[in-house]
Amino acid sequence: MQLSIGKALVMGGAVLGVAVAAASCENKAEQKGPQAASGALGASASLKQLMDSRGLSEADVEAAVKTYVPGGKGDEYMIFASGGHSGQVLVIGVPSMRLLKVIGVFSPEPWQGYGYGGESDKVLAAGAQNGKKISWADVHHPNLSETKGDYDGQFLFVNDKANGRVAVVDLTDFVTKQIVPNPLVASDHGGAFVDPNTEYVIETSQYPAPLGRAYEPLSEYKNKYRGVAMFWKFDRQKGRIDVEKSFAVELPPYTQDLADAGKLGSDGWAFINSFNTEMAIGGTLEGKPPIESGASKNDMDYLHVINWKKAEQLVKDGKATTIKGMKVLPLKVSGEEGVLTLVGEPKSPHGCDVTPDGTAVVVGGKLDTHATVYDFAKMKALIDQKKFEGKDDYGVPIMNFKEAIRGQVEIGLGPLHTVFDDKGFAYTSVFIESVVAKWSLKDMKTVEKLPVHYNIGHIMAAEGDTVSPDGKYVVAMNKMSMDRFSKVGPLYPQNFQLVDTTGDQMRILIDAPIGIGEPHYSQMIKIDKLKPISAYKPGENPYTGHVDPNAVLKEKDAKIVRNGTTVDVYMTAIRSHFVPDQIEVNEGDTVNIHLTSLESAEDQVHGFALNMYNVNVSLEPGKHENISFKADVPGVFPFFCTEFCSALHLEMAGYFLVKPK
Ligand code: RUQ
Ligand code: CUA
Repeated sequence: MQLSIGKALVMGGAVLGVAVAAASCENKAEQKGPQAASGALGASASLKQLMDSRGLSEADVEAAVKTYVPGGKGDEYMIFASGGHSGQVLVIGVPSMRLLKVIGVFSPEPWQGYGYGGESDKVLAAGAQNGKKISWADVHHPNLSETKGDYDGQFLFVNDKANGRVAVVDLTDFVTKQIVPNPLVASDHGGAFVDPNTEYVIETSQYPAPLGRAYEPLSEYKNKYRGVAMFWKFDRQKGRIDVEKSFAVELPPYTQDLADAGKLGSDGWAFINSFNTEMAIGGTLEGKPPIESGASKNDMDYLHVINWKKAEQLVKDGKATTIKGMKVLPLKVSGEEGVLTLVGEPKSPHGCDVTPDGTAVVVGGKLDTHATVYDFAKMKALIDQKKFEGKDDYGVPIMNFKEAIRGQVEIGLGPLHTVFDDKGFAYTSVFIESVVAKWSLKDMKTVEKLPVHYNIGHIMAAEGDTVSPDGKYVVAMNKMSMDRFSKVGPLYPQNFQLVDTTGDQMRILIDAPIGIGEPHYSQMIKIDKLKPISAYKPGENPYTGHVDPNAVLKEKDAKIVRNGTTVDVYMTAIRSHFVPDQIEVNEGDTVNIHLTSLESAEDQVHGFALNMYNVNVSLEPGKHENISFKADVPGVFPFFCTEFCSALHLEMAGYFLVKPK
């Protein structure tokens, strides 16, 4: 629907009524009934003035009306976006594109008190690799938990490409509950993807290296370097990955890239594209071609087709070996048993997206102009009949490309990722051309191209990875923003553009600058599927889900207990004081502060900051925190509440004293 202010001026009309109310804050009565028309007419003159003075077109005003969400009204959808190398996850409302929260995941986050002395330190510490604490990540692909192929709003999983890790965020409180380091890989990329019932969280490696990360010279690349597909078992009851019940499938060193899980008819299968079957390893100083050209020689790379249900069975049957405590199904077994099959993919593929009906997998080609649509039924038949055109050097069977595909769609220069709507259309991000290409799954033809700004990487659609996408919105996640925003120095924000897909033509509604990291993928879920809590149970430890054994549920139970050089402080916080508020210890003492918020009212948050000791926790209503540190610096350290919780917030303070030896 294109809003014409000129026409509406003549007609009055409800459409203009809405536009006017939104843009100029006219009173509500004017939006309804016959009165509205004349009211709108009167106001439209001022709207016209406003538009002129601000240099806005009719299209601008229509876009504003479509995205404006008044205070007190919620958004329709929520986006969970990767925070890229910020190591966080961004929560953004749609259609407003307002940033609602930045969830601390792999990096400490001070506002949430994530990683500053409290219980969350354990979550971050569990993410250590090779015994090294890691405080950042390159978050790539957030995936929401699914039930029967539909987002269920319970959990979010994200991967850390840089350090080969996967995290679990609980969506009842939007808190990261677990970080699992992969002991096998040096980096990952194809994750975190879930199967339609979230039995497994899938994480596949990126840059090949010896499994378990032992040293092997690069001359051993072909023999000793490998990729891997991890299947992390998810225990929904506990809300945690069960490392013991997880397994890996060894892969050839082809630089696996994106992955996706099958759904409906293709449930039980996983697909991974790859981009360096040349096994190029660079050597630029030695005069050899860089990896980028070495890896671009072959016309075809390989789509990996994995029968994970079969892999699971073979692991149960004892066919796996163990590397660094992880069960790994060897490449030889996978090739022989039909767990792993390959099929060609044109020119440096990227993206790997299963269609909502589960019948096809779409792969883009960074140096190609097509998206290739692989037909699952055809591939399954070839695998069942063992009809292959050969094997690779690792004994993995290869299907014939032409026999495995449904067809190829002419897209444009540099197609990457593909998402889907409810009307049988697919939307592919086209990096080099900077467009979103809309194409018909049925006709396999591009029907429209929308320029976006600029160099789109990922693309995402409302409920887009489910068996029943909503349509309505697509978000272009652009890598560059050049002239889109006010300048903020040479490091520019990335640009999310909300695209309206309801009309005959796609339309950009709003640009949203993302000034944190380089986001990769994201997912968009209908708001009403999320059921977040507004308070914890009194004394609840968010990381156990239970009332903490050290919780102090009444102010009168607050106390300080000394035991040799250990001091346990049982502490409460409520508007606007801490009990106790004077703590004195001796230099060298171990201090454990057990701190419970006695608040139960919604949005009544306190914080506890102990300066110089790097202690800073957030106390949402009911929450219990356990803080531990060594009092190794003598002196006087005022502590205080960090949230403006009441008129006497500044008075919510106390003293921590450390007596010198
Ligand atoms: S990547 S811009 Cu990590 Cu998902 Cu394609
Ligand atoms: Cu409690 Cu400020």
